[in-house]
Amino acid sequence: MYRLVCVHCGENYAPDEIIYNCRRCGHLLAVQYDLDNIAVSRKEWDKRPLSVWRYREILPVTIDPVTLFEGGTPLYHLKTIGKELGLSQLYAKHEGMNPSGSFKDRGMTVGVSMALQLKKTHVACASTGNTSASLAVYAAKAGIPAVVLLPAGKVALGKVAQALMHGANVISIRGNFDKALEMVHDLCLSHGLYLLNSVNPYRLEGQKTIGFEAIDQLGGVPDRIVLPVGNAGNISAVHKGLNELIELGFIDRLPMMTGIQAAGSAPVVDAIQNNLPEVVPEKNPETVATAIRIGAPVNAEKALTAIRKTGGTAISVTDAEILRMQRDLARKEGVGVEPASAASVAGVRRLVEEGIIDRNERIVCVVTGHLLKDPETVIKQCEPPTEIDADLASLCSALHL
Ligand code: AN7
Repeated sequence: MYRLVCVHCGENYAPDEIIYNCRRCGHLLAVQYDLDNIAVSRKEWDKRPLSVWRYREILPVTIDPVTLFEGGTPLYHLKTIGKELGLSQLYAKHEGMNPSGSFKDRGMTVGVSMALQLKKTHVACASTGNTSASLAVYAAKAGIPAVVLLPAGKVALGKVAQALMHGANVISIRGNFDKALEMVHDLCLSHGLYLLNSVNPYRLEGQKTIGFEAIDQLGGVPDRIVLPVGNAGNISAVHKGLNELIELGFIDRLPMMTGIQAAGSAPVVDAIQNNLPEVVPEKNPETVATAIRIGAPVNAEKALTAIRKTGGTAISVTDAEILRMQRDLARKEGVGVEPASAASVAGVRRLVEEGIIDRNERIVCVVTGHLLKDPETVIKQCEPPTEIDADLASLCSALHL
C-alpha cells in the first residue's frame, strides 16, 4: 500500500528496495501511501492508546513491531513562561519522556522494525548522540548488532553511556558529525548494513507521529509548531505527516513550521533569512547544544519547503539564550530538557521579542531530549551541593535557620 518516491524528481521505487538516494538525481526518498485505499478512521485511532502505533495504518511496518512503548509523551501547558512572554497558549511536547529519553525512539521503533521486515541483520548510524542511544536500545530489543559512529569528544555523556551500555559497537571518529554520516553511509552501501540515519525514509515515518499526537492532545491544529533543527529530519517528517492528515481530510490547515538552530550552526536559518534556493553547509558548526551541532543538514531541502509552504520561519538563538531557557524550563515549569531542546522555546522567546509571533497563537514547542542526557552541561550551570557535617546544627546553619 506504499512505495518510495524521490522528493525531488518523483522517481518511484519498490518498498523493499534498500535505497537511500534516488538513482536518477541523488535526492532523498519518501514513503508515499495510497491514502485513497487505506482504511483509517479517526474514531478508530481515538480508541487506541496515544503512541506511535496508534497511527499504524500510515506507517510502513507490517510485522510485529520492535517496540518499547514509544510516543504518548506529555504535552505541557507552559503557564509561567507563557505568561512572561504574553502567550496564553504555549505548550511543550516533552519528547524526553520516550524510552531512551529522546524523540529518536519514534523513528527507531519504525526503523528497526523495518530492518527486520527487510531481513537486514545489522544496523548502523552516525550520531551527535541521541540517534546512537536510541539505535542501541532498539537493536538490543531486536537482538541484532548495531554500529554507531560519534564525533569524538562532542557527544553528551548520557548518550555515550546509553550507546555503550545497550551494547552497540561505538566508534569515535576524529571529525564532526557531518563527516561521520558520510562515512557510515559509505560503510552501509559497501557492506550491507542497514542505515538508520534520517536519510532512511522509514525512520522518519515514526517521527511524523509527534505532529499527530500534538493535534490529538490539543483537540485541534496548533497555529505553530516549533522544533530545534539539526539534520532537519524531524521538521520535515512532522510536515509530511500533517500533509497526509490533510489528504485524509482529518485536518484542514497546517501549522506554521518553525525551525530553531544554534547561532554557530545555522545553515537552514541562513537559507531562510536570505531567501536562498538551497542550504550552504557550515564547515565548522559549533554550539553548546551538541545534539544540533550539524553543518550540512541532509534533509534541508524538505525543511525549506516545509517552512516556506506553511508561512513559518527559521531563526537562530545563542548558546546563552539556549542555556537560560534550559534553566527557565527546569525551574519555572518543572520540565527538564537538554540544551538543543530548550532551543525551540528560546526561539519562541526571540520571535515574540521580534514581533514575529502573534500573542494569540497556539504554539507547540517540541522539546526533543531529556535533561539527563547531558549532565555535564547541567552541572556547569549550577552551584555545587553544599557539603556539611552530619548534624542538625550544621544543617540549620547551611539553611540559614
Ligand atoms: C535533542 O542524534 O542528529 O533536525 O545524531 O538529538 O531531525 O536532526 C540529533 C538531533 C534536536 C535535531 N534535538 O533533529 C543525532 C541527531 C535533539 C537531537 C535534534 C537532535 P533533526
